[in-house]
Amino acid sequence: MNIDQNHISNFNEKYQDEHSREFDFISEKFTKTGVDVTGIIKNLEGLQIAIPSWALGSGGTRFGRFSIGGQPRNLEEKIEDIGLLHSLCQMAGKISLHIPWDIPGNSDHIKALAKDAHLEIDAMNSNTFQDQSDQDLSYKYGSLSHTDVSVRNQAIDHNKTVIDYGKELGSKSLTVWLADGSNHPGQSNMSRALNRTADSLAQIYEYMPADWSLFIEYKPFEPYFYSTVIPDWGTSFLLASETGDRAYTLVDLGHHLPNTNIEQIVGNLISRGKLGGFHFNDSKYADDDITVGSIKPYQLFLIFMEIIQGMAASNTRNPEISYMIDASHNLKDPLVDLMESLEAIGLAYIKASLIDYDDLENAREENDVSRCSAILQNAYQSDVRPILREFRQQQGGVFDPVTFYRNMNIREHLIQHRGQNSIASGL
Ligand code: PSV
Ligand code: MN
Repeated sequence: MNIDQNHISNFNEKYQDEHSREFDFISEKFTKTGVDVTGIIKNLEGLQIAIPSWALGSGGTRFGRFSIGGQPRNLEEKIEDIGLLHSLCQMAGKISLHIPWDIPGNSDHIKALAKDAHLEIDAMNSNTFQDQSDQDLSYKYGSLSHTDVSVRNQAIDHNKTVIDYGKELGSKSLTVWLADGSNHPGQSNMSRALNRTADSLAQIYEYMPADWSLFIEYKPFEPYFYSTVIPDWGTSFLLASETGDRAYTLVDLGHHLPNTNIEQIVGNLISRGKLGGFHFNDSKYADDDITVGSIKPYQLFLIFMEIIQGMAASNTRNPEISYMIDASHNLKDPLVDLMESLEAIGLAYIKASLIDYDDLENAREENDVSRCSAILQNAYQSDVRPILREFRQQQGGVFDPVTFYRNMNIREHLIQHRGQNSIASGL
């Protein structure tokens, strides 16, 4: 659904006076202390978060799925939804495809649609965690790590096919999330499974074009509950290091055991130039896939602190990080959930940008622990929403995307157009 720019201007106009007062207040406050607020707004332009093609429908659990009307029925409509999201929020300028959920029938057509919607094609995602109806061999006992070389070859070939689709679309990376693992102690020779995986990844890497990157995702449990072949960042880092210079670790926020210090993992990976990708979501217990920033916004802020600090280091070898939202929208309207997630990411990024890193480093050197905390709190406790609104407005977006979306009855419009019972492909 295309939004007329006049609707956006009329909507924004209502908020303009109040916004100007709020923005001037925070902008003056931080400018006085030497913060480059204009620079932060400029940097937000580069913070583009990929939306996965599977995030536009309602998600579910193994117990069921509650539907929402107006779900996109094909890749074209998914691009339309992400284009809408991007035009309102100005932070969702990328789409990430999952194969085979979203096979681009005609790549030129898909590329043209994405371009019209101002979207880049981000990482391609392979899927060897489900059996497809046209598949010869089953992944029940694994894919890239399988004991049988024919199953491994089938999984490797699938990844090569995904790379081929990505090449046609102009993507530059492949994300491999390997679900392989075991449910019972003794079921798997874990070190052999790891070796077989390294060998499979090497073949996939070899097939990738020279300007592509490989992102290796990890997860401690689920769908297998005793062991997974790539359970943690250490194993991913090890595989990425062995596979090659353009192989990196991908951190998904939900893929950690409770209380893991994720920001430390992020900082350490960046220091070694090995943080390639990032999947945002939030969780209370495990891979809950709920709205970004809804449970642990402080953790998100600390993660951005590590990213900004690490990427600014003069000796950084880390490439630009590829960001994606990987959540499941089980109860809320997916588009609203994504707007809230983008808001949380933007706010955490701005707050982390307000930190005076020189001052923080001095306080650390002097072991002035309470000053370190005070510097963080000064940034974290500030209401930076006016800065994010200012960014959106400058880019042609909307002050308050969720209210605009509701006022314009966009979901109702989508239901009218696509029907109450349309189903989006994905999990
Ligand atoms: C697995 O839990 C995961 O995080 C991977 O990134 C998959 O591609 C995605 O979720 C599937 O929903
Ligand atoms: Mn993920």
